[in-house]
Amino acid sequence: MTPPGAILRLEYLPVSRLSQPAPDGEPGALGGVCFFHPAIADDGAQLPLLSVDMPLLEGGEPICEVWSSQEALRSGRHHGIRYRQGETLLFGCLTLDEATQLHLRDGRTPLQAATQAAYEAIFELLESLGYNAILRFWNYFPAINAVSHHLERYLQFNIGRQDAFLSHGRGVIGNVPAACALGSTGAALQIAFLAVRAEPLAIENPRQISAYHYPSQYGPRSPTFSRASLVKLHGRNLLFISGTASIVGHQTLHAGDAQAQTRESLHNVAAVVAEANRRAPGAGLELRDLAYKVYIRHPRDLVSVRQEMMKFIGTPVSAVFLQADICRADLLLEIDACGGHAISPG
Ligand code: 3EB
Repeated sequence: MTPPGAILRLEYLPVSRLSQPAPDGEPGALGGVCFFHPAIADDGAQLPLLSVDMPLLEGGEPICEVWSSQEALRSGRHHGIRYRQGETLLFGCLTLDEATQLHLRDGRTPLQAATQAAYEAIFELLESLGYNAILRFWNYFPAINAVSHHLERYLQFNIGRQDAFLSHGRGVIGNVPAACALGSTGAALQIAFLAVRAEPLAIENPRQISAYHYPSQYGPRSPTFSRASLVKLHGRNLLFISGTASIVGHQTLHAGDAQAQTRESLHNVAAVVAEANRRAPGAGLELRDLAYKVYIRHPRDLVSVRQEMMKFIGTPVSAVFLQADICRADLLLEIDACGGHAISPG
């Protein structure tokens, strides 16, 4: 499954082309995220593969985003987390049922408590294994825009996430990981993460207020993520851009216009890439070399979003299009991007 030679490689594979993971001690797949609708059970798998219930907009077979490495790898488990690690990199994932958090009497909502428990378990694992930094979190949970317990669920998630950072003595501004948070069609909170034994740089977007400084109109606690993580491994600059939307300053622009939101989001991605190149002179990161994952709220917007992307970036673009709810009700799409590592066409 893995062409040799790269510290980190990203591949998009149809489920039928997933191979068995290599034995411990060999290079190969670290893990990844598969997008199905409806999702399949994934807990028995050897490899830490998260099975997320999220429809692919272009049809076809369910697809897996698989990270692999030339490092000698081994697998493990910690609480509900499945992970696979090498000397430098660790990929992990977990699925947590909110219902198991019911009957709390401490004022926390089930989603808030599940989020906090998940992040605390992840931090515990990474501290015990000596992976000081997290490059990227992928967060998926159902009904992200729904209100329960008098609070939108994305805002409940933000409280639980921030409390976990604080309880582990981690800062919640400045040097925080890149992330995305999307509404799935599934039933549980699902988190995947990529951690590293290195010192990544957190990158911000000059066009946007840092998310951790969003004003309180967006919720009682600011979201804890940076606009991108940049890390140099084996002489290569790897860039992990957070979910990027049509937000300038802290405000959503172009409500109701998917085409304009796509352009604005891509201007933001371009600004983050420029900032990364400024912080790492010689990195030479370019929009056309990145791998994109595009989350679109309404399937009817697929054609215009894809067209705008091609226009902005040029062709061919490596992009996967998924149907998901975005964390603000007025956002119609969000764009993930990463690059600098090896990318195999799916
Ligand atoms: C935004 O820029 C859009 O809460 O982890 C983007 C990336 C967004 C990550 C997160 C949220 C998150 O605020 C939403």
